[in-house]
Amino acid sequence: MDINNINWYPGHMKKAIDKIKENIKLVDIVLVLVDSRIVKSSMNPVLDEILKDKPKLILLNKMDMADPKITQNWINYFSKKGIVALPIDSKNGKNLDKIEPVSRKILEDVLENRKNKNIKSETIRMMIVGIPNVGKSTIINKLSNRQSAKTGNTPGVTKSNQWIRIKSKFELLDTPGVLWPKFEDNEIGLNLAFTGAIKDEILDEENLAFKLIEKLIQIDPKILEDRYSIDTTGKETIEIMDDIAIRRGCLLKGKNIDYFKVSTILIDEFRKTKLGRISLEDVCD
Ligand SMILES: Nc1nc2c(ncn2[C@@H]2O[C@H](COP(=O)(O)OP(=O)(O)OP(=O)(O)O)[C@@H](O)[C@H]2O)c(=O)[nH]1
Ligand SMILES: [Mg+2]
Repeated sequence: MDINNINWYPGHMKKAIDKIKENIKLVDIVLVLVDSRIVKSSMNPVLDEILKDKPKLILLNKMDMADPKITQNWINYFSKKGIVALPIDSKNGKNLDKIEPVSRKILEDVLENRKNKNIKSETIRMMIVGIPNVGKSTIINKLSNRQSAKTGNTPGVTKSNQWIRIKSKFELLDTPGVLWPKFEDNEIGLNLAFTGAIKDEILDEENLAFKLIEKLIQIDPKILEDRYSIDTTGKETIEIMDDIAIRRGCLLKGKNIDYFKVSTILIDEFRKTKLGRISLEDVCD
């Protein structure tokens, strides 16, 4: 895969989008799950279009992995636009208890209307949508207190829609992660790839790691300097990569750099938050 032209849109995603369209009528509100580290890049424009007239709550997941200041910038940004957004950490359950009350608040008029029509049911039905690997199934499992939905740290775990009853008055539909046919610019493709939303098998790890170093240096050179005890001042990206490789003993016979190994280590450490809580996109970017 050409790192300057990343795309991943397998047939099952098109089918999943069609299913989501079909199911919209069945739910009261849609939980749009985005990754706090890449809020802009994880907003699927195709889903945006489909959901434009639907009540929705934006959930900034993986807040534990993102820079808290930047997450707050995003919350303020949405608030100014009159959009309700909530930062959450579904792995540890942070803020998940707010999802139901906030949703009920958004749906106030709809629920009031129901009451007036003498409809007894107070159940709200929700659908959860988002890019692959963003944490949709994890939220559902946390909310339902059981392993109802399969999860995993690779994109494409959930293959079909699945209803899960959370409590007597709250039902959630899990859906497969979906991307869109063509990213507007390659920055989006890279951000999705760095954070694990794109299947690794189609990516070129060495080029991806190279791009990640460029990105991290742009954010703050100290991220790599502190983690790997190196000095990046005045260095080319490839020299920085070599220095990290040497620090981590990624060497082949004859002292050549093992680029594959160092690339895997770097990407893996970034994804495991070992480089710190890093947001790749801020509001004004
Ligand atoms: N640190 C952290 N990890 C999370 C959080 N939410 C989910 N994860 C992890 O992210 C990975 C993906 O979670 P899933 O729930 O399978 O993601 P999904 O959106 O259902 O993915 P697909 O079904 O592939 O579309 C798992 O390794 C989770 O443990 C979070 O808030 N914080
Ligand atoms: Mg899933």
